[in-house]
Amino acid sequence: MKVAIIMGSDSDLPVMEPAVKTLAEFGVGCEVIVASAHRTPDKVHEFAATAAERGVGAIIAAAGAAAHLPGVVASFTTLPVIGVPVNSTSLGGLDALLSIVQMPSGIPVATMAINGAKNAALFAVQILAAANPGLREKLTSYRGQMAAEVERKAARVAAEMQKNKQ
Ligand code: RP5
Repeated sequence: MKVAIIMGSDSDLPVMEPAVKTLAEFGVGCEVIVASAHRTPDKVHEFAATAAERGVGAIIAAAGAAAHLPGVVASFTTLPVIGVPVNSTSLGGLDALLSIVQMPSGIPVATMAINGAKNAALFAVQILAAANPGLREKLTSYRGQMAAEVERKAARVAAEMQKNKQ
């Protein structure tokens, strides 16, 4: 199973690159496309309606401004859709966040933080991992590394505080 990343414009790519990188780190295949709910609605329809047939297990949909893309994608597929609000206007991404998070009952979109591309990829991996023990192990190891890193930082701060006392 792979993950599909759809974004409303090529201008969203810099924000979404961490998602592509994170999926690669977990060895999860991904397809990346640009299609807009407003400018190329037919392409969005085609992409979403055929995603399951292409072996996609989860879709990450990123958009800024009046960000209807994740919700529209979700309306054309029963695959889980993860929305990433992109900060691309003078409203700082709040416009996109509110557009994506307030889905009507019946068509859910799992909404990430503004520009939360990395968590979107991790969440997609978690969805695929439900039926993939190998991916579950990778997630456990990833969390272990994160915890070890926090402990390294805590030790560094503690040593710094100790030095300041002397
Ligand atoms: C949204 O409008 C896109 O997702 C992008 O975040 C924003 C601006 O798009 P461009 O004008 O840069 O193409 O649809």
